[in-house]
Amino acid sequence: MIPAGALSAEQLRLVDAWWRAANYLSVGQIFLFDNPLLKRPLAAGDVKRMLLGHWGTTPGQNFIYAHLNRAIVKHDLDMIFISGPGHGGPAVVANTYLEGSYTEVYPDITQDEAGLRKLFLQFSFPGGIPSHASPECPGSIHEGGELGYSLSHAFGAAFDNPGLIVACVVGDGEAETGPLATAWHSNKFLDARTDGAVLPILHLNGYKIANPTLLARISREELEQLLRGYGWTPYFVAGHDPVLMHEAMAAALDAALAQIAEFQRAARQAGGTLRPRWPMIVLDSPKGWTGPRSVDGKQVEDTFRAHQVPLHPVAYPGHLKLLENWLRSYRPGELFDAQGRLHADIANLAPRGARRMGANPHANGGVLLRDLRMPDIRDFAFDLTTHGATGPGDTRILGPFLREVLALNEKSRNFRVFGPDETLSNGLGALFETTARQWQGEIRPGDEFLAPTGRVLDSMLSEHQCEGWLEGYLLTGRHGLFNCYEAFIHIVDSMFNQHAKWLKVSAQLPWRRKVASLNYLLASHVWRQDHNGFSHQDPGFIDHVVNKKAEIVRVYLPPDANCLLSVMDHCLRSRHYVNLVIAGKHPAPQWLSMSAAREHCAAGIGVWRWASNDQGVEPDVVMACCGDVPTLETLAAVVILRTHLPALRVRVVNVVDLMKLQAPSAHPHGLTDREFDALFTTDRPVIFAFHGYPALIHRLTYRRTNHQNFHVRGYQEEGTITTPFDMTVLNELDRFHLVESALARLTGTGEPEQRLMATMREKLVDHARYIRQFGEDLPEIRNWQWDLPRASGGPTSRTRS
Ligand SMILES: Cc1ncc(C[n+]2csc(CCOP(=O)(O)OP(=O)(O)O)c2C)c(N)n1
Repeated sequence: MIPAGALSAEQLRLVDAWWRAANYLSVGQIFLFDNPLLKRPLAAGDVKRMLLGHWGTTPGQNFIYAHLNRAIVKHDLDMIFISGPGHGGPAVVANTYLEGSYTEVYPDITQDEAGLRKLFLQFSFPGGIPSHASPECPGSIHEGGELGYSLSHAFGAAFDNPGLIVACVVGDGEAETGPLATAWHSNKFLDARTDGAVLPILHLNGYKIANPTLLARISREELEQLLRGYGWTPYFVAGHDPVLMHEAMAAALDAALAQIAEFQRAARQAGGTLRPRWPMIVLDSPKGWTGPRSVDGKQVEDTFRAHQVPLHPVAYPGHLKLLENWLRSYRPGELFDAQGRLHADIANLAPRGARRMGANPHANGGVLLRDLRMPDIRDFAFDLTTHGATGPGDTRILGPFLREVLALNEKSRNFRVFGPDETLSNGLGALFETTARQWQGEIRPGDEFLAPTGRVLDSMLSEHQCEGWLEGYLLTGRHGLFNCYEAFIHIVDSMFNQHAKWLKVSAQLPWRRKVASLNYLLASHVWRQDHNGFSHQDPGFIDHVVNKKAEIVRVYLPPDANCLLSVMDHCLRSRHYVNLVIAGKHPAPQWLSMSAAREHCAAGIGVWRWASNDQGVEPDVVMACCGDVPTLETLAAVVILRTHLPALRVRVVNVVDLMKLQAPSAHPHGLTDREFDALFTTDRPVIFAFHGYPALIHRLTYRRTNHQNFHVRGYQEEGTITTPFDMTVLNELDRFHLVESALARLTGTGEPEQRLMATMREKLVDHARYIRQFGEDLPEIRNWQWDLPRASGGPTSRTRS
């Protein structure tokens, strides 16, 4: 049990005064257009005409913030606040205003009557601030509009921040979401020696928008068992009487913080290895606490009706008096002086300087961000002896490079690799030569690469946690990479959306510093799901990503390992983007030397002259490709075309940076029309082999001069367990279909072209027959080599580029 008497009478008075002040400012933000100190009776004109916001969660969060302030001062804590039910924006704005951090960031919102008026007016008002805890709010790394990610963000912030405590309010409705329900398990990954702590505060206010919450309608015993089962030690603070609740909360908080300190001491000084059963708090308080008890005969406080705006004075004039009574119930005259300044004794409850949660640098991670120490990619290059030489798998060449990034930054502990149990499968096994998977669960003989501390977090099968942890890690000023199967990255579509929105908005706030980019490495991609089949085939994340603001998103499809190294080197140095990188892990042909790869990746797109024979003339056809498998099939098609039709002028264009295709007005990477036309011509057929869904290429190029001659092949939602080459055949992306496609668009075709067309038909029949008989691809496919007949007029393949 928690000892009583944690607060002196004076402390209790001050905590309660702070809470009342924050509640007053919250109600003011939701309702008031003018008359911020109620110096005159509230009039209809003092109330905003459009009332938007969420009251229900707000008083509980104000209560928590007030108590955390007391604890920060008492224990000199380095703490940040995450508002899971971030729709309670008035709470975080009110508290940061009271502690002064808000005014430091927005000097216009002064700590006086004029500032109060602006503070109230701007909330949920055109030209003002959103109703949620948003990037605009100092101290926040979490928007909370889309519920479910608070605890994952909290853990991401705590990793490698041994001095930090992340207080994380979790809504009881939010706790019903899939991501949050699994996030409780994050405690199995936190190393008490080298990481900080997370203090979850489950806000059991009983209701969502219109329903009770599940956790509030099971017995206390069942809830306690659930939380203990997740490995937590819950402290319950339950009731509604403010005085009793202040006492209980202060005692619970002190007990929880003491336990955190003891766990950390045991691990750091005594070398304890037991996984701590970290403390958490369950705050069981009424929804809409201290708000109107009932309105128009219906109970509001402690019901779902308290969720949003409980009064509507414009529509119901009788509500005006209720609002005034509500505001006056906080006794603003005792809290603010005549100029609208918070009384000094109450203001003193706030911590000082960067200890204030609104001014904590961890919540403006760019301030703390340091460049990574980067190895030289040339030391990891694939040594290209001939175009088309077989490499071991592109991510397998990237692995040692990433291993070195981890090693070089081991001391600064600011780079981690995340993945849902797939790091080995994605070809990044080299990482485990120098680090381990961080894991606080039991380790048994026979387990691989598990250790209490390590730079890789990939032992939880939860894409949500990987994404949430990484976001929290990045937003607090560190670097990272998320490796994932291509098809299943869709699981975090929505989380990506929210992060991209965060980046867009925060980039426009001068006081927020840029953070490191969120880097996705999608290996195990659509074209090579040989043993998984249709369920694992989906390249649609690219389409999803390009919907977001062009300043934020970048999409790279390196055709080989040296290009992958060059792209990843660039991504890890970049800031404030989402970089999507798609690469293969299976043995595959290599095309470019390191120096050629760097040049190609710097340009993002280019003609591969060594594969083309249009030197000095306009080509008859442009064979374009984007992605490793489409590049292979395109080059194989080029060999066929140039072998059988030596007079045909073929140009090969490879795209690494997908956004080069878009107009510069649409994306900062976009080629000018002149550059685009120089590559793709203004009137020749372009056979474009694409990694993803074909429609995307049309979408990106529809304004280009030659768009009508673009014929795109890509994934057509055809797939199963079959041979690698058959996957391309099923989707008509294979070399034979590409040749057919080119032939169909050539002008002035004659007998050689018709013969070749027939040959392609036969090849496809042979292929189908062979794989059904032998269960593998034709020898000419398996053993294919890039090799052009000298007579075809181009440079031979046996030269380095
Ligand atoms: C993923 C998601 N689904 C639905 C919503 C819509 N929504 C906003 S608030 C809310 C209820 C939240 O309840 P809870 O987490 O308990 O917060 P509180 O009661 O403190 O407001 C819902 C369903 C949302 N914001 N996010």
